[in-house]
Amino acid sequence: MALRTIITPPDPRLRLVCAPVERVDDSIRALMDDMLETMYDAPGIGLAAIQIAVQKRVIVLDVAKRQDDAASAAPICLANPEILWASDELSVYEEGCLSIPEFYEDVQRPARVRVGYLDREGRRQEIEADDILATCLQHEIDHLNGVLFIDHISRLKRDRIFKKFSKAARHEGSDRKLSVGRERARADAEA
Ligand code: GNR
Ligand code: NI
Repeated sequence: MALRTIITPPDPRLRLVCAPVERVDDSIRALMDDMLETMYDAPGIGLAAIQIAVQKRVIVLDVAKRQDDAASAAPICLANPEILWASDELSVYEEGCLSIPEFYEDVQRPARVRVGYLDREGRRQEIEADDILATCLQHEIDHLNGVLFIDHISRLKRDRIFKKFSKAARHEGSDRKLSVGRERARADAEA
Protein backbone atom coordinates (compact mmCIF):
# COMPACT_ATOMS: atom_id res chain seq x y z
CA MET A 1 0.00 0.00 0.00
CA ALA A 2 1.14 3.53 -0.65
CA LEU A 3 -0.01 7.06 0.07
CA ARG A 4 -0.64 8.99 -3.13
CA THR A 5 -0.74 12.73 -3.80
CA ILE A 6 -4.20 14.28 -4.21
CA ILE A 7 -4.38 16.72 -7.14
CA THR A 8 -6.10 20.14 -6.89
CA PRO A 9 -7.24 22.83 -9.38
CA PRO A 10 -6.12 24.13 -11.78
CA ASP A 11 -4.85 20.61 -12.61
CA PRO A 12 -6.80 19.85 -15.84
CA ARG A 13 -6.92 16.12 -15.04
CA LEU A 14 -9.79 16.81 -12.58
CA ARG A 15 -11.90 17.54 -15.69
CA LEU A 16 -11.18 14.27 -17.52
CA VAL A 17 -13.81 11.61 -18.20
CA CYS A 18 -12.45 8.36 -16.74
CA ALA A 19 -12.21 5.05 -18.57
CA PRO A 20 -14.18 1.95 -17.50
CA VAL A 21 -12.27 -0.86 -15.80
CA GLU A 22 -12.13 -3.87 -18.12
CA ARG A 23 -11.40 -6.44 -15.41
CA VAL A 24 -11.05 -6.11 -11.65
CA ASP A 25 -7.61 -7.71 -11.24
CA ASP A 26 -4.76 -7.42 -8.72
CA SER A 27 -3.64 -4.08 -10.15
CA ILE A 28 -7.14 -2.61 -9.64
CA ARG A 29 -7.25 -4.07 -6.09
CA ALA A 30 -3.84 -2.49 -5.38
CA LEU A 31 -5.18 0.84 -6.69
CA MET A 32 -8.22 0.51 -4.39
CA ASP A 33 -5.91 -0.17 -1.41
CA ASP A 34 -3.78 2.91 -2.18
CA MET A 35 -6.95 4.98 -2.51
CA LEU A 36 -8.29 3.79 0.86
CA GLU A 37 -4.97 4.53 2.56
CA THR A 38 -4.86 8.00 0.98
CA MET A 39 -8.52 8.67 1.89
CA TYR A 40 -8.12 7.61 5.54
CA ASP A 41 -4.90 9.61 5.85
CA ALA A 42 -6.47 12.83 4.48
CA PRO A 43 -8.94 12.16 6.22
CA GLY A 44 -11.97 11.91 3.94
CA ILE A 45 -15.07 9.76 3.47
CA GLY A 46 -14.62 9.09 -0.26
CA LEU A 47 -12.06 9.24 -3.04
CA ALA A 48 -12.15 8.87 -6.83
CA ALA A 49 -9.12 7.49 -8.70
CA ILE A 50 -8.74 10.67 -10.77
CA GLN A 51 -8.02 12.56 -7.52
CA ILE A 52 -4.74 10.64 -7.41
CA ALA A 53 -4.34 11.19 -11.18
CA VAL A 54 -5.49 7.71 -12.28
CA GLN A 55 -8.03 8.05 -15.11
CA LYS A 56 -10.12 5.00 -14.22
CA ARG A 57 -13.72 4.54 -13.08
CA VAL A 58 -12.83 3.46 -9.53
CA ILE A 59 -14.08 4.98 -6.27
CA VAL A 60 -13.75 4.10 -2.59
CA LEU A 61 -15.92 5.25 0.32
CA ASP A 62 -16.19 4.87 4.05
CA VAL A 63 -18.79 7.00 5.78
CA ALA A 64 -18.62 4.91 8.99
CA LYS A 65 -15.04 5.10 10.24
CA ARG A 66 -14.47 7.29 13.25
CA GLN A 67 -11.04 8.84 13.51
CA ASP A 68 -8.31 6.59 15.00
CA ASP A 69 -10.80 3.75 15.39
CA ALA A 70 -9.86 1.03 12.90
CA ALA A 71 -12.60 -1.28 14.26
CA SER A 72 -15.33 1.06 12.98
CA ALA A 73 -14.01 1.01 9.40
CA ALA A 74 -16.45 -0.13 6.69
CA PRO A 75 -14.74 0.51 3.35
CA ILE A 76 -16.62 0.06 0.05
CA CYS A 77 -14.70 -0.24 -3.23
CA LEU A 78 -16.55 0.26 -6.51
CA ALA A 79 -15.42 -0.18 -10.12
CA ASN A 80 -17.57 1.21 -12.95
CA PRO A 81 -20.24 2.60 -10.59
CA GLU A 82 -23.48 3.67 -12.29
CA ILE A 83 -26.56 5.40 -10.91
CA LEU A 84 -29.45 3.04 -11.78
CA TRP A 85 -32.13 5.06 -10.00
CA ALA A 86 -32.36 8.38 -8.18
CA SER A 87 -35.24 9.63 -6.01
CA ASP A 88 -37.29 12.67 -7.03
CA GLU A 89 -36.91 13.81 -3.45
CA LEU A 90 -33.87 16.03 -3.02
CA SER A 91 -31.71 16.75 0.01
CA VAL A 92 -29.10 19.34 0.83
CA TYR A 93 -25.72 18.50 2.32
CA GLU A 94 -22.75 20.71 3.05
CA GLU A 95 -20.07 19.18 0.81
CA GLY A 96 -16.33 19.42 0.76
CA CYS A 97 -13.73 17.81 -1.52
CA LEU A 98 -10.18 16.65 -0.84
CA SER A 99 -9.25 18.19 -4.22
CA ILE A 100 -10.70 21.57 -3.19
CA PRO A 101 -9.40 21.85 0.38
CA GLU A 102 -10.98 24.29 2.82
CA PHE A 103 -14.13 25.07 0.80
CA TYR A 104 -17.54 23.88 1.95
CA GLU A 105 -20.87 24.67 0.30
CA ASP A 106 -24.44 23.35 0.41
CA VAL A 107 -25.25 21.12 -2.57
CA GLN A 108 -28.70 19.80 -3.49
CA ARG A 109 -28.92 16.28 -4.93
CA PRO A 110 -31.35 13.33 -5.02
CA ALA A 111 -31.87 12.11 -1.44
CA ARG A 112 -31.63 8.39 -2.36
CA VAL A 113 -29.88 6.47 -5.15
CA ARG A 114 -29.39 2.89 -6.30
CA VAL A 115 -25.92 2.27 -7.75
CA GLY A 116 -24.67 -0.74 -9.72
CA TYR A 117 -20.95 -1.57 -9.69
CA LEU A 118 -18.27 -4.28 -9.69
CA ASP A 119 -16.83 -5.16 -6.27
CA ARG A 120 -13.21 -6.06 -5.39
CA GLU A 121 -13.77 -9.57 -6.77
CA GLY A 122 -15.33 -8.27 -9.99
CA ARG A 123 -18.81 -9.44 -8.98
CA ARG A 124 -21.79 -7.30 -10.01
CA GLN A 125 -23.39 -5.64 -6.97
CA GLU A 126 -26.05 -3.07 -6.21
CA ILE A 127 -26.21 -0.69 -3.28
CA GLU A 128 -29.14 1.46 -2.23
CA ALA A 129 -28.17 4.51 -0.23
CA ASP A 130 -29.62 7.51 1.52
CA ASP A 131 -28.23 10.33 3.67
CA ILE A 132 -24.47 11.01 3.52
CA LEU A 133 -23.74 7.76 1.63
CA ALA A 134 -26.12 8.81 -1.20
CA THR A 135 -24.46 12.23 -1.34
CA CYS A 136 -20.96 10.79 -1.29
CA LEU A 137 -21.71 8.20 -4.03
CA GLN A 138 -23.02 10.97 -6.30
CA HIS A 139 -20.05 13.23 -5.46
CA GLU A 140 -17.58 10.43 -6.36
CA ILE A 141 -19.41 9.38 -9.55
CA ASP A 142 -19.35 13.06 -10.61
CA HIS A 143 -15.52 12.96 -10.31
CA LEU A 144 -15.43 10.10 -12.87
CA ASN A 145 -17.09 12.45 -15.35
CA GLY A 146 -14.88 15.46 -14.63
CA VAL A 147 -17.56 17.12 -12.49
CA LEU A 148 -16.73 18.81 -9.16
CA PHE A 149 -19.15 19.73 -6.36
CA ILE A 150 -18.52 23.42 -7.08
CA ASP A 151 -20.20 22.86 -10.48
CA HIS A 152 -23.47 22.51 -8.53
CA ILE A 153 -23.16 25.90 -6.77
CA SER A 154 -23.50 29.45 -8.09
CA ARG A 155 -21.15 30.51 -10.87
CA LEU A 156 -19.98 33.47 -8.80
CA LYS A 157 -18.84 31.24 -5.92
CA ARG A 158 -17.30 28.70 -8.32
CA ASP A 159 -15.29 31.34 -10.18
CA ARG A 160 -14.10 32.82 -6.89
CA ILE A 161 -12.85 29.41 -5.68
CA PHE A 162 -11.13 28.63 -8.99
CA LYS A 163 -9.39 32.01 -9.02
CA LYS A 164 -7.99 31.36 -5.54
CA PHE A 165 -6.48 28.05 -6.68
CA SER A 166 -5.07 29.50 -9.91
CA LYS A 167 -3.49 32.36 -7.99
CA ALA A 168 -2.00 29.96 -5.40
CA ALA A 169 -0.58 27.80 -8.21
CA ARG A 170 1.04 30.84 -9.86
CA HIS A 171 2.64 31.76 -6.56
CA GLU A 172 3.97 28.25 -6.08
CA GLY A 173 5.38 28.47 -9.61
CA SER A 174 7.22 31.71 -8.86
CA ASP A 175 8.46 30.33 -5.51
CA ARG A 176 9.91 27.41 -7.42
CA LYS A 177 11.58 29.75 -9.93
CA LEU A 178 12.98 31.79 -7.05
CA SER A 179 14.51 28.76 -5.35
CA VAL A 180 16.00 27.54 -8.65
CA GLY A 181 17.43 31.06 -9.04
CA ARG A 182 18.95 30.91 -5.58
CA GLU A 183 20.43 27.47 -6.24
CA ARG A 184 21.99 28.73 -9.46
CA ALA A 185 23.39 31.80 -7.64
CA ARG A 186 24.91 29.50 -5.01
CA ALA A 187 26.41 27.22 -7.70
CA ASP A 188 27.85 30.30 -9.46
CA ALA A 189 29.32 31.53 -6.16
CA GLU A 190 30.93 28.14 -5.49
CA ALA A 191 32.37 27.89 -9.03
O1 GNR B 1 -14.21 13.73 2.48
C1 GNR B 1 -15.18 14.13 1.83
N1 GNR B 1 -16.27 14.59 2.50
C2 GNR B 1 -17.48 14.87 1.88
C3 GNR B 1 -18.43 15.58 2.61
C4 GNR B 1 -19.66 15.88 2.05
C5 GNR B 1 -19.94 15.47 0.76
C6 GNR B 1 -19.00 14.79 0.01
C7 GNR B 1 -17.77 14.49 0.57
S1 GNR B 1 -16.62 13.61 -0.35
C8 GNR B 1 -15.12 14.17 0.35
C9 GNR B 1 -13.92 13.42 -0.19
C10 GNR B 1 -13.77 13.70 -1.68
O2 GNR B 1 -13.33 14.71 -2.12
N2 GNR B 1 -14.18 12.78 -2.49
O3 GNR B 1 -14.10 12.97 -3.81
NI1 NI C 1 -14.24 15.11 -4.11
